[in-house]
Amino acid sequence: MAEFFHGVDEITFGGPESDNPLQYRWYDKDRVVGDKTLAEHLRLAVCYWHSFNWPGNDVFGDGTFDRPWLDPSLDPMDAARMKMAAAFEFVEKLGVPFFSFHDHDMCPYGGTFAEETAALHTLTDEAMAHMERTGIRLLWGTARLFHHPRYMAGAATNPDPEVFARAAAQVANCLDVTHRMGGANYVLWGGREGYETLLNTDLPREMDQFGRFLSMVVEHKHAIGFEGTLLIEPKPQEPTKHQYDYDTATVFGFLQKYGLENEIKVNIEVNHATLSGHDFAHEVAVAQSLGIFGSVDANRGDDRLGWDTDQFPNSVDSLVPAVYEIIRGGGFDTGGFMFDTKLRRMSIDRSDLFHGHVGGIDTLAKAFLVAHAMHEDRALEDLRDARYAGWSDPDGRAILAGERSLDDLRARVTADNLDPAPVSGAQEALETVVNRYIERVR
Ligand code: XLS
Ligand code: NI
Ligand code: NI
Repeated sequence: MAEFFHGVDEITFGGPESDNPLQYRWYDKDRVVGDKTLAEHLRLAVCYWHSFNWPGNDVFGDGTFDRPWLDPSLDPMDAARMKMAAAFEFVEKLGVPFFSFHDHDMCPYGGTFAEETAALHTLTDEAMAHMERTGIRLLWGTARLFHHPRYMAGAATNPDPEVFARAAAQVANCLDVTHRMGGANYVLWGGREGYETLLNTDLPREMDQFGRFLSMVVEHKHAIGFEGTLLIEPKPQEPTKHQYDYDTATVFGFLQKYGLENEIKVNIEVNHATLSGHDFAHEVAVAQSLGIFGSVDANRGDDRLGWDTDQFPNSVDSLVPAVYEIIRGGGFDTGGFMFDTKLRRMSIDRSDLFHGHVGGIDTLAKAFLVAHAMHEDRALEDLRDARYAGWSDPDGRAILAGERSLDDLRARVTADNLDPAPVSGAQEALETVVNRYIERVR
């Protein structure tokens, strides 16, 4: 296809003083920060679905976007190729290293399952040619197990085992092509794995189905030799009223129950974290502490809307605490920041897709620089360490080592009349430290 985003050239780095909205002010991809470049730290990815496969429709109206490949009168494979060319043109001009996709973002529906499988492999070959030509890599693949009407009552948690089988076949295919493309991860977002009402739902049975499904995914991963990470993406609700993968802690309990906690990690989406009533930073910290932090879907919600608005990140202040937790935990391994973001329905110019991503990437890059500087300087760590210092003393260590009972501690408190004085948590002082870093970092 001819150049689609013809008004926009490659996005370059202009520095913080640049007034050009289509230049990076903070994302200098080759800038070395600590032991790696910014590109290596952030591992940015663009998503195929919201950016190229969504016409801009909502429940009240049709698509508003200029996405010629979504014209239903086109031959589906020609349309898929047009879409693919536009997607790679966009990612290449944006200058980020990764993309992510669902099987049916790339591959049209139609024909028998065998025909869909063949089409998926054909388009995979063509995607791999684009990847080879541009150097763009795959952060993760995933199967669309929620779109087709057959999945209306769930995929793995469907009451009908034939729907389960169809979903299993789809995931086997999608894992295979993700593996062929050298994907760094494979994601399972719960889709419609949840329920609308308990009046018609056998909850424990559905959980067992889901557990078995995930075990089969793990078995297939090992059978084909896929070395990427399997990730579950928690979300509390939408599309179902109650999603089984509610949040990170819920997912961990589920993984433990089915013996999968060493096989599957989490892909934390910012807007899903806030929908579940948590801060993004909380979800990251919980995942780190449980050893299941994997990757991030970077976006943001709206404080007053109770659904997944998938807006582009635009607030350094709100991202710093979470990015700080990611850095404290050692950063990404196979994961990255994937832009699971969509334009507002009125943003209909081709350049709007660049504005959304450039602004979002700069927001993340600045948040990273701030958090990294705070971490290097131990701006928060010294106070935190001091708060917990007593736990390194012999008495503190003995408690945690299981060498003290309630009775022992009662005896000690009685003998010494222990009555420790409260110590300030200094929250306001620390918040000011963070703000100073945000102001000063360059
Ligand atoms: C939906 C999810 C979805 C996953 C991929 O809310 O965020 O986009 O990331 O299936
Ligand atoms: Ni997501
Ligand atoms: Ni989402």
